[in-house]
Amino acid sequence: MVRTLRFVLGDQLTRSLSALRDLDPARDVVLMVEVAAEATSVRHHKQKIAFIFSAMRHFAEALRAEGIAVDYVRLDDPANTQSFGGELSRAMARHSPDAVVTTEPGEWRVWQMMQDWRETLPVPLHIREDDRFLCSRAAFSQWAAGRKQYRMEFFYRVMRKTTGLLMAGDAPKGGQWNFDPENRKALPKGQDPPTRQRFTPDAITRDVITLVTARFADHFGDLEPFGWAVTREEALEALDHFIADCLPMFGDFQDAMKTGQDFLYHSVISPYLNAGLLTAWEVCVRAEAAYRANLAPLNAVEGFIRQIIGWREFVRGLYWHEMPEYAETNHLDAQRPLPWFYWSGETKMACLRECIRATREHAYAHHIQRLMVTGNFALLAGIAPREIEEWYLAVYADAYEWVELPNVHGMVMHADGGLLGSKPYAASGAYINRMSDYCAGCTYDPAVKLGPKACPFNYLYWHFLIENEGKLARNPRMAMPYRTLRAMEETRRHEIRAEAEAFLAALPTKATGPDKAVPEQNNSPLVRVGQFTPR
Ligand code: FAD
Ligand code: DLZ
Ligand code: SF4
Repeated sequence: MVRTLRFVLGDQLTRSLSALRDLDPARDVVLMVEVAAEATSVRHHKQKIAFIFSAMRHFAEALRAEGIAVDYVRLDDPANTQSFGGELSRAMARHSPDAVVTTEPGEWRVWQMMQDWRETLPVPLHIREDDRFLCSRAAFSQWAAGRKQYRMEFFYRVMRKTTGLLMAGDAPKGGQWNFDPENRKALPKGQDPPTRQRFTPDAITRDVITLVTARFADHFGDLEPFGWAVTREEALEALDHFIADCLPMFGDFQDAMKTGQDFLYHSVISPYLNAGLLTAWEVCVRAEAAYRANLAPLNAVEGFIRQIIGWREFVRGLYWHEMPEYAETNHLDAQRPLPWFYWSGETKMACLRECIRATREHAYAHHIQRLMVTGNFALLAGIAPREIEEWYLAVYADAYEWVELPNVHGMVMHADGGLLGSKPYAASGAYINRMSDYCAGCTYDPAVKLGPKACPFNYLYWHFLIENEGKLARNPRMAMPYRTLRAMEETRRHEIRAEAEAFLAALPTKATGPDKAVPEQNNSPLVRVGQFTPR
């Protein structure tokens, strides 16, 4: 008889996972299941589904090579019930275990499922802590207790002290906790970031690509070329490549954007961290070692480590501390449906077109594209939080609700009223023009404020401030723009309002049918008519 059934989810592909500890290969079975309910909880980008399924199959093979019994249910198994609950219950019948052990999941939705299983399973269900995160849910809650707002910077300092990363005794290395002011350079003309390493699909990945092509053809995004690492060994190679070739410049150009340069000096490891192929701790240790060996400067290494032990741990802690109420807030009462161009890429705004193209091609966009282009537009246009959250959750290979939701709901949309960030990251076209070369290829002009050539970010920015004056004007960090707004003539305010409202009213929001996915615009190579259908 099987003693323990160990249920491992698709983003838990770590050999040292808590659910796999104390595993007895003689009697235990590991359960892994590919289910349509997860692939369609939102209609995930095709590359994300292929990445998860291939990484799951490779992980199962690696466990089997160790002599561990793995019960692996494939998506196309005719008996597959296509849900976690259904597959767990079928596996109970197959193995009759004494107990089920799992690790806490990354999403509230699945956590709720697990609470139900506790009630319905005939044997005990043990949900173990996910200690791949450096700050436990309980430790975050302890830190958060009594605070009205949570600020990453203070949390980060605690994490630096606790982990000892980049510390000189009790003080931060270099005498500062944060070197961000050095990390805001635009990419100079003629500077080419390194070509990024890609991994050729093996037989397992090719099988998965065939499956995803057949089953999820109507999901957003290109499936091929597929170049993601799908094993731990490959992910470690990708990490080596980042540390050697990109980390030294990571800090300087962290906020830069450039047409056709989809990765710049970013690490592109978030899908691996989030699915478990790499751990946060090993990645930080590698970066710190590069600094100690004089292979990367402090501004780069501090900036990189902050993203992981700061932002990544912070948003995860905040998510679990605040859910489920967190997802329900809508502080700015934003209600507009998502414009259709988020799916098609069809817009005259070059910056948005470029970021959506990269997203479609790679299931990846770097942070500043997500925050200051697609995010900034959603904020200024007043897109309903749920609609834009669903988009972010669907389109990125690294997206899971624990990390997507705080970033979109809190950081981008300010829907939490400032729990995560002290002010909305609203910006006009000038910011995008300063940090990118996008405007050079745009129909609009970032220097023009009103009229047909005006950059829409310009009048949308002021329109956003006008619309939300009651909620934002008293925020000390918004004092400067509101001073400018107050000095503005009433006629100018009227013009801004009229132009912004006409622009917003004209945004196409829905496809009208499979052959007319984007009315009047479906001759663009960006539009793959009938290939995807937003929910
Ligand atoms: P790098 O720039 O190289 O950074 C290194 C690592 O730091 C990342 O791999 C990631 O693990 C971590 N990190 C950096 N910024 C953040 C952050 N704000 N929150 C959490 N971790 C961070 N990240 C996700 O992993 N999944 C998401 O679904 C996701 N959605 C986002 C949505 C929006 C609107 C925004 C503004 C950010 C989002 N992020 C998300 C954070 C960040 O954009 C990505 O982690 C990063 O772009 C991944 O690329 P990279 O690995 O090259 O990161
Ligand atoms: C994202 C994803 C997808 C697309 N498919 C599966 C799957 O078939 N089986 C599985 O175990 N996990 C999958 N995942 C990851 C889960 O959605 C993830 O484990 C939960 O959202 C909890 O974080
Ligand atoms: Fe984007 Fe405005 Fe620049 Fe065009 S002009 S690329 S819309 S910021």
